[in-house]
Amino acid sequence: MKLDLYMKPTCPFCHRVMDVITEMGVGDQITMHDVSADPTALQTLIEVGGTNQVPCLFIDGKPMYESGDIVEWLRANL
Ligand SMILES: N[C@@H](CCC(=O)N[C@@H](CS)C(=O)NCC(=O)O)C(=O)O
Repeated sequence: MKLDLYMKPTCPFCHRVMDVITEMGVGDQITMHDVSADPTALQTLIEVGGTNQVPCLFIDGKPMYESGDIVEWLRANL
């Protein structure tokens, strides 16, 4: 399974997700993309997800928005 987290370091909702990733010790399973520093990642997020909102977790290329949903998915699947 390929997991990509689109995030911004200044976003508190992203930190909520990243804190759970750290707590679970699963950071090595998820590739981080900082959309504030990577224009290509921002373009991918907008083109595939349909909006620039972060955090967004791509699960095998399928976007999941909403930090609460992402945390719930991480806890249930990793
Ligand atoms: N309800 C969303 C809120 C996410 C949110 O508001 N993210 C902000 C950054 S903190 C965002 O991406 N806003 C759009 C923008 O910055 O252009 C969640 O919990 O994930």
